[in-house]
Amino acid sequence: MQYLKTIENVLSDDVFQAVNWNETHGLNEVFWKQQVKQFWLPEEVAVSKDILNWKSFEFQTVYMRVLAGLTLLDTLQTNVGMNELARFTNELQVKALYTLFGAFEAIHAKSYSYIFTTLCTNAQIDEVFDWVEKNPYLQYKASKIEEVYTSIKENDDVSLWKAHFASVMLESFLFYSGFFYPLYLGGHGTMKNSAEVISLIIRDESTHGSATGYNAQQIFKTFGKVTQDELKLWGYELLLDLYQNELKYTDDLYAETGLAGKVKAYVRFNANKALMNLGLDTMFPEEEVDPIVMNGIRTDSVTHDFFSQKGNSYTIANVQPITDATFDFSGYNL
Ligand code: MN3
Ligand code: MN3
Repeated sequence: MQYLKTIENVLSDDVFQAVNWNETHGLNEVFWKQQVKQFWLPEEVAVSKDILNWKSFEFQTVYMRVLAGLTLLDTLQTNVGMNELARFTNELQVKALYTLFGAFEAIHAKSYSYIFTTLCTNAQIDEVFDWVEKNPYLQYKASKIEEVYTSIKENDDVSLWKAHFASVMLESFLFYSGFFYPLYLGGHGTMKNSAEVISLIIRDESTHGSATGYNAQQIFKTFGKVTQDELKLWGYELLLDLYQNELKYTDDLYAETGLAGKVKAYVRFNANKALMNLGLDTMFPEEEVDPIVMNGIRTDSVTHDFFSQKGNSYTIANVQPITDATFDFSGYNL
């Protein structure tokens, strides 16, 4: 190849900038610290204690499909989502934050395999990964989100905002049709240790949805009213399209459990949360969500000792769980 730069012309045009964390850029350092504080690995959770429970569990296939669907979404978020957001965001601290988030997505994707390897046979595992490639609703939602991620254009805040919107849809909304089942079962005393892995993933997604939503709002503020209205319309249309697909996915996935209705209520609750992360009006009326599942996501109020089954290092590393106060930014100068 022909190198264009020489020592004589290297300072003449585009100069490389180093990320400077001494300057504050909104809340991104707060999100960084929160994510680092939450560091965890699936191997620290004693999933093997679920083996006995698993052997007599009636809906093994449903459970595995739920986790395999989540694996696909976390794989997409690792390989495309956070990479594309980091690549096209110009702000260096935000790039670093998304890269850090991306590493956690890889941990999430791997943690489902850790559960599979601990509980299931190789034949079962091969079968469920095959199912992932054949389920049209799962493939549809992945392709829909991927399309927005790969449509970001250089120095184009509209397409960058759309990708942020899609990312929040994935992390604060679409994951929850899957998260429902382990939370529901764990809350009823079934597969409790696997549910703890899912709780740790949800704690990360809560940070990611807040951070990505926050940065989306910073971009959105810079647009004029006409562009804002167009983007809102685009966003609500995408959400509705994904929601329709999610209803079919839920019916398909949960058919034999009789839980589809409860899952859908939880999905709507989280669709509203995703919109709130983005600073947009909610679209579904308030309704009751299964209290066991709601208890599972309020990580500050779980009744069992959250870290009791993990190594001592985690008691130290995980300084505090997420509470509403974590996201009270009133003290910050934005
Ligand atoms: Mn994830
Ligand atoms: Mn995430």
